[in-house]
Amino acid sequence: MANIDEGDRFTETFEAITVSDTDVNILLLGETGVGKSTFINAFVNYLEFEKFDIAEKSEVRCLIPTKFVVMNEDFEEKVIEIGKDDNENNTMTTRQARTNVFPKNRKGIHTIRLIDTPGIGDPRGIDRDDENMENILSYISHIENIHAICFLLKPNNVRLTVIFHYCIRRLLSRLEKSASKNIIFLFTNTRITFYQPGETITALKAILKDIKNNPPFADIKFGKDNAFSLDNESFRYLLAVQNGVELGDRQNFVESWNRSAEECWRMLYYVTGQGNSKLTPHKVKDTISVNEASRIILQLSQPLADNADLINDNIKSLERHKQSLLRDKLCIADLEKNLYVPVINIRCKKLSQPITVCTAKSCIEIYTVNDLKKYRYNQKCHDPCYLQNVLREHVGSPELINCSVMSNHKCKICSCHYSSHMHIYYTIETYEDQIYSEGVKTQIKDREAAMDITKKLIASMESRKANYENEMDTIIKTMARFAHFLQRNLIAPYNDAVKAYIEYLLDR
Ligand SMILES: Nc1nc2c(ncn2[C@@H]2O[C@H](COP(=O)(O)OP(=O)(O)OP(=O)(O)O)[C@@H](O)[C@H]2O)c(=O)[nH]1
Ligand SMILES: [Mg+2]
Ligand SMILES: [Zn+2]
Ligand SMILES: [Zn+2]
Ligand SMILES: [Zn+2]
Repeated sequence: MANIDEGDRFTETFEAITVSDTDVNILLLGETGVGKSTFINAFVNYLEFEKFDIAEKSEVRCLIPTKFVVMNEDFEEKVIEIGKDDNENNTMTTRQARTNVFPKNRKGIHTIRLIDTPGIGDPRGIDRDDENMENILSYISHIENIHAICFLLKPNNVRLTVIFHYCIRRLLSRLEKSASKNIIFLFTNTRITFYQPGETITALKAILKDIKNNPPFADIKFGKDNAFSLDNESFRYLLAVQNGVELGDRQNFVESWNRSAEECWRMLYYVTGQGNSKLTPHKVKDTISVNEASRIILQLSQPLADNADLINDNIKSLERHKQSLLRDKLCIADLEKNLYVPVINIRCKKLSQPITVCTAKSCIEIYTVNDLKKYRYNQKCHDPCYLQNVLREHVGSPELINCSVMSNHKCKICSCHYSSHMHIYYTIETYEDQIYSEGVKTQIKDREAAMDITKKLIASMESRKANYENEMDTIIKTMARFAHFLQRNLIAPYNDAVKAYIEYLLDR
């Protein structure tokens, strides 16, 4: 009787993952119910028993709890249930990413890690998908090397487009685009299509073309070499038989098993380079450094935009003040009052702990400084917020879903969506200052002297303005280079945010 085999499978803590050259790490991704967990279960048996008749006489192993219904020879439904586990809920869907390790001392491969993940296309909706994908991405960020990113697909799948596209987008938004070289395809449930991918091919090719034609122009290969077809029902069959259920059609399963086992080895050879090609493992750490750079860039964009705002305000107020000084018929008393340089300044207060604030129109407070409209984030929804890893000063950072004031993605305090919220590490307040030059007043003896001083003041304001404009120019160029970097390295949903900032700056 088959049992959960604890001896061969263990869930590693991140610290324990030491990767050697002969290790193989494979990330499994795909729609919910496509058969990721079942594949892991069957895979270990295919490697152990390459032929069905050997497997039949041995005890098949079951690493991940499973439950399914089969029809016996008398058309009675029989429930096969093996194992129980917190990570597989009642309906046997996987809840969290988890590594399954097979120590394997054969054919030059030591350890194979298959990373099971929760399926995408969660019936509970796109929000749940975002959450699952975020968890998967943060899970893999702890793994040094990924040899293959394996997309599991069913043949003749019409829903493929949306889900697959979404997965790839999210994946490439986090991993560097070179990860696309490590993508392979595995078709499950293919007995009915005679082990062919069927209609799925057309949809898949169209998506890959679309990905290639859009930034960051990732070229994902799809061909005989990196696509594998199998059917794991023979594994289900053996589990059922070994659990005392009589099933017919043995011959079908023999072929299915032998073919699937062959495909698994072909896949391993493709990944490890024992065939003709070899995949260079994707160094997640390298990717992370590109990501780190991107994170820093994104964190800089808000302060840069704030700075640009400030400069802009100053340019405007200098211009306005100059006009007022040039007005005719100013009496000496008026001139005297206005002989200063206006400076818009900000008070910046660094916070010891970040605050979750709301940036929605309905939640910000507008105030005026020197006729300029300014706003501040008065809606402090979580102060302080202890969440870590939230992108600083970035509206709608996905990690904010986990802020304790959020429930179902909505803020319990201000009732806006989480995506209008932001983690701030500093607060700023704008105010107006006036710089007077010393001794000016005593020099004003008559109208002529006053005009002379005014001229000098205007000249100094002009040069101040030129400096501001220079600085603004540098900021815009910097922003453009940042955006270019992000565009080259990531298909980031964040790109849009940075692009928006730049457009806003250029607008002004
Ligand atoms: N006939 C057949 N059934 C399969 C195959 N692979 C999986 N199944 C069945 O499909 C159902 C879903 O399989 P799972 O392995 O739980 O799917 P999953 O991808 O892990 O799903 P999530 O954990 O929800 O993402 C189960 O009833 C499996 O027994 C296959 O190749 N052929
Ligand atoms: Mg699963
Ligand atoms: Zn919080
Ligand atoms: Zn709020
Ligand atoms: Zn709000």
